Amino acid sequence: MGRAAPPEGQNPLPVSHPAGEAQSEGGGLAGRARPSCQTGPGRSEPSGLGAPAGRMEDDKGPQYGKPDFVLLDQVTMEDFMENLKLRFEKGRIYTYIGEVLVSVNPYQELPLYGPEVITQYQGRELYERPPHLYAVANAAYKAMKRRSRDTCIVISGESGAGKTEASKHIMQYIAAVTNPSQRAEVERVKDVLLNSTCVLEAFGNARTNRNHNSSRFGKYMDINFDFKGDPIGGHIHSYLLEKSRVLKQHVGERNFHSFYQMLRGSEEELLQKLHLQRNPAVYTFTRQGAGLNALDSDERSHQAVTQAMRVIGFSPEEVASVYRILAAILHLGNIEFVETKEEGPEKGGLVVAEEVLVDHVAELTATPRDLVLRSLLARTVASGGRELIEKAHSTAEACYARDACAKAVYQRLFEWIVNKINSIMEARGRDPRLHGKDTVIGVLDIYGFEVFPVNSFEQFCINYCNEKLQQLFIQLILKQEQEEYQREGIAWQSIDYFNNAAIVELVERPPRGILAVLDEACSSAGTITDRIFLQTLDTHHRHHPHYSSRQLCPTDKSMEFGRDFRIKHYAGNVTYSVEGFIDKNRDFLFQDFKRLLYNSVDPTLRAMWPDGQQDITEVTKRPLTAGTLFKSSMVALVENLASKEPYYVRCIKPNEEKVAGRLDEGHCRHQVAYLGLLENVRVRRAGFASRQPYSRFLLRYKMTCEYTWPNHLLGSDRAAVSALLEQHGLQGDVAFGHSKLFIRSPQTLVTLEQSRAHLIPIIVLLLQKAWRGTL
Ligand code: AOV
Ligand code: MG
Repeated sequence: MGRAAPPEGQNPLPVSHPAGEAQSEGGGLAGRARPSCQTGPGRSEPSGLGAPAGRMEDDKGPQYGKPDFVLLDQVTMEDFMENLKLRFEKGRIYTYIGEVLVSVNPYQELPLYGPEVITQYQGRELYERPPHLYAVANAAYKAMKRRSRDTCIVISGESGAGKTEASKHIMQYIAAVTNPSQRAEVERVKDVLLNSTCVLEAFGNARTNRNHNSSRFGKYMDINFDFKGDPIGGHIHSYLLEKSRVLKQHVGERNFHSFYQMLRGSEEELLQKLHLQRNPAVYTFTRQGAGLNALDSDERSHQAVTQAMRVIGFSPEEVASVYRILAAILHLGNIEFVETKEEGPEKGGLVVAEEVLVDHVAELTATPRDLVLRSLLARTVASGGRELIEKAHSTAEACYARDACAKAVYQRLFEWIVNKINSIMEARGRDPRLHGKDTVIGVLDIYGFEVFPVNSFEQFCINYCNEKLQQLFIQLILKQEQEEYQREGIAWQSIDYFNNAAIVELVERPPRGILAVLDEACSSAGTITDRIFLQTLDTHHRHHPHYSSRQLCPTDKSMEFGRDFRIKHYAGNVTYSVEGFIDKNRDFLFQDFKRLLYNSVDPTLRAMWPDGQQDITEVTKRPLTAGTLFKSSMVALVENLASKEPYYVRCIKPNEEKVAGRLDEGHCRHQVAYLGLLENVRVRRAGFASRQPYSRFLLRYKMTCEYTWPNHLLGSDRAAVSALLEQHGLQGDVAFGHSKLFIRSPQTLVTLEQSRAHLIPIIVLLLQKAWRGTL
């Protein structure tokens, strides 16, 4: 022993750290780091952050704040915010609460990432290096590899807080530290994993007013590892794509990136084949963004996405189909209907205004033109017995059917892409009997809590999802602590949490939960309107502390009569407009379209519509509603996460304006409150701020006690630790577990660290003299 100490000893600043492990905040992190991803998403607006790029070596003193909130002198909001702000201003966007990582979006590129930084975190303990996503990824990876534990990393925070970026850094870390022997199959899986992000973002992300690259779907990705710890497969679960965006976007927002990328980035020749014009303002579905239709980055992204699809293993025919389908959706969106005065033949006088658009849709979907036209203007219904008749649409019905078709085609395209990636990532040619069971790391990056001026069914689902995840966080953080104390035979003190169970129940618990009431409204063959649905909610939840509406609070002018209800979410109040709730939940598409697309000559498109095989007379069973499907997928997700060892990243959005380096205190305070971060710190401290195996504790502090330095003769490590603590007079602040020492107050660690830091230069000097033979 002894030789490991010198490098740190040269830096005698007292380091306070909860775990008391080799903490070298900064550790030359950014000093050697080069920004590896020049094309990353960070915005290069003038920085308010104090840390000049590439200079974080001297990251140790109190001027950089505490690297772990557990070390705060007092757990108050003021102290928490002061530390958060101090660190943020110095470019320290990451801080721990024990093993939970708090991350603040810097809105600019910081020199915190890349291969050289990854090397510094590889194989280290969580506390050895400054707080970082890489450290969390490494901890999850180590638990998976050494202890064969399935782990998951749950990234949460509101829209724009940095979840997706965090998930990408985690993936990059895992890709970088695995497969040292360069096995071809593993490299292939890694390529697919990394490239899938780019493709899914193109098709599933969009510019919203809260985030320019907002995830409009939830993503949970499992990575499977073999016994060597190398990725050999993966699986992506996607959750509820916000498909209504295909039709409509709020002012300042855009449709999914994929449309603009195709228009901006495709070669002229392809555009001609697709009968498209380059300008997104030509298309109903892409022109609502009010001046933000196209972005400079679209062109570049188009090349990147096309390339990524190739790398993943999409065939050229499949890629061509994808673009044809996107183009067909744009043409479909421009189709208008007019009622002709003449006594129309069988179509009740309804015609398509621009028939050439029907030609385009038919050509691009490889379906017969007359069938496309018929599906747009009428539907087949089974009358009386089994006789089929054609019933003409009214203009409103035709518009509804067209829109439903456009949304559904996009959704199926997205799902097809996800399934395609999954089929390519499936662990190939493995025999579990020979290779043992795979272990898994799951990464969850889902849409964050969001509030817009008008919130609809999608926001309702997204926010419900965030409630579920918050509930899981509460349970796991408490559960984990409890289990650890029990295992080690330590008494547990409970801490009060805000429990959001009542809100989750309000949404999901049958028979009166909002989703159940909505399903009931949907099953009533069109007689129940959104307004009646709202009235039913009012009746059921009149006294619910988290529910209100204008009917129930007539003086509250921020809600409209007969239109709005409000949920008091854990993260704040959100007013939802019930308009469209029933429709979106029912998610109905006429069978005519399904059959039409199933009969496409294009095998890719056809594969997306297996349910088109059914005859209308067979389609009797009511399909599950969107809300019910979402609820089941959330329940399954939570069960899955709960079965794994969780690691948490809690992201904070520093300001609403997406400005680099500015931390708006009020805004952050709110997030700290609703994410339950203060309670998290309290639990951690109440609690013991730190725990560590006796052997590791000794390794770090044995030089501070004559009985333990250089080696102890006390029979057990536990006895040695006890002697050491007694010498420092610290024995009252600890509890002795079966295998670990639990330290209650961070001050104990500070004292030990100071003592250690004081001694190390002396020891170094002695050792140097010994080596030179002058002692
Ligand atoms: P989100 O995933 O949490 O929102 P993102 O990860 O998309 O948020 O982050 C939003 C934007 O913030 C990114 O596009 C970047 O410009 C910037 N950003 C985030 N993290 C970093 C970082 N570590 N370094 C530099 N810039 C960053 V949502 O998907 O809307 O819930 O639904
Ligand atoms: Mg996101």
